[in-house]
This record gives sequence, C-alpha cells and structure tokens, in this order.
Amino acid sequence: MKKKNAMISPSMMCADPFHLPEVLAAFEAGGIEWLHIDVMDGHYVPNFTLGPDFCRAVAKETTIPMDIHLMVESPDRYLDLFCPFPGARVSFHPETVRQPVRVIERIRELGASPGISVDPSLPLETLAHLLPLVDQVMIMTVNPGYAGQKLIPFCLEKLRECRRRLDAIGSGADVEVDGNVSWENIPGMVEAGANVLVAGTSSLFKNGRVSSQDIDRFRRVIQ
Ligand code: S6P
Ligand code: MG
Repeated sequence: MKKKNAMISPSMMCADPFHLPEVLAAFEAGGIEWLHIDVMDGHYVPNFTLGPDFCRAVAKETTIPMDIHLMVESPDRYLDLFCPFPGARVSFHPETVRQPVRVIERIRELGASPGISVDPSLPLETLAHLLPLVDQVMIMTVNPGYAGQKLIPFCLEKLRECRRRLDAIGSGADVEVDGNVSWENIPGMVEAGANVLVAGTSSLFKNGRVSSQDIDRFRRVIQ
C-alpha cells in the first residue's frame, strides 16, 4: 500500500494553559493536522487531565480537528460529550468496555472517526477483529497516564506489526504513535509505520510553549 503522509498531533496536555492562544496560533501557522487531547479519569490511569470543556474552548478558537484519546473506564458513557466536535477522531482503549465493536459503531453514528488505542501490554493479535472497523490504531509507546516518560522499546515492533496487519486487510487506517516521540525516536517510528505522531514534551513543547522552528524541524524529520 502507498506510504501515507506523516501528520503531527501535538499533545495539548503539554501546553501551558496561560499561553494557549499563542500555542494554537503557532499550530495554525505551521499547518498542524490534529490536536491530541488526552482525557484521563483517575481510574483507568492514575491522573486527571483534559475534558469536554477544554475541547469546547479549543473548538471555538481553531478549526484544527481534535484527536481525542480517551483514557477512561467505560468510555461508552461519555461518547456524546466528545464525538460532536467537527472532524473529531475519538480513540478508546478496548479493554475498558465489554463490547468494543458497539463503541466503534456508536462513535461513527455520532459523526466522529473511530480509533482504538493499544496499551503496551496488549498484543495486537487480540484486537485483530477490530482492525477493519477503525480509522486509526494508536500504539502507545509508554504506559498511559503521564507525559515525559521513556519509550518502551518493544512497542516499536508493534508499530511495524500494526501497519503490516492493516495493509494485509487492505485498510488505509492511520497508525498513530503516542509516547516519547522524541527527535531521536521519530525516524525509527516513521520507518516502522507510524504516520500520525503525538508531539509532547520530548519534541515540540518546551516549558509548555512551542516555536515555529521546532514545528518546521518536526516536519522535516517526518518527511
Ligand atoms: C500519555 C498520553 C500522551 C502524552 C504524550 C506526551 O498517557 O496519552 O498523549 O501526552 O505522550 O508526550 P511526551 O513526549 O511527553 O511523551
Ligand atoms: Mg495520548
């Protein structure tokens, strides 16, 4: 299958809230494709982050679509809150629900683009039946819960396996990589098949702010 153009999805939990307008303006100017929104509930992961109010505020200020990453138990209860944002992609962790297929169908019914997110501990073969149903598979390369962690090396191979499995079923779904997407790690991640890269504290964000030079650098490294 033709190699997909790589896209950047900056992790908004890494932005300094007191500088959000300037961060969003830099992303607009830099042609950023997605805004990665980490939603954590203090149950699935031991942390709390962004929620629907934040998404609403972002949607008023920019037309860049949101790449919403639900790290919550029972995400089926919250789909109405996250799916209606224009162009939204909504990914959940399949082990958090009893019927992942129903959740995927519901995300689509609500007008969003469905994705699944794969914890480092989950083998892809257990999710093989879901791959034809989704628009994106997010491979987590750190344990979900925090920014600023180190890459778990065996997850790189899962990127390759994921792209291979999607190609084998003729799926053009995106493969997103989330966690320690650093200047050093990016080339190997792209080479392994990632085409949506979550940019956090390892690359674009310095003290919660971003520069146009680093956005340009990111673009050059993924091309
Ligand atoms: C982690 C979350 C991620 C982080 C991102 C931060 O649970 O899903 O999206 O925000 O990984 O990037 P970095 O470069 O600090 O690891
Ligand atoms: Mg994330």
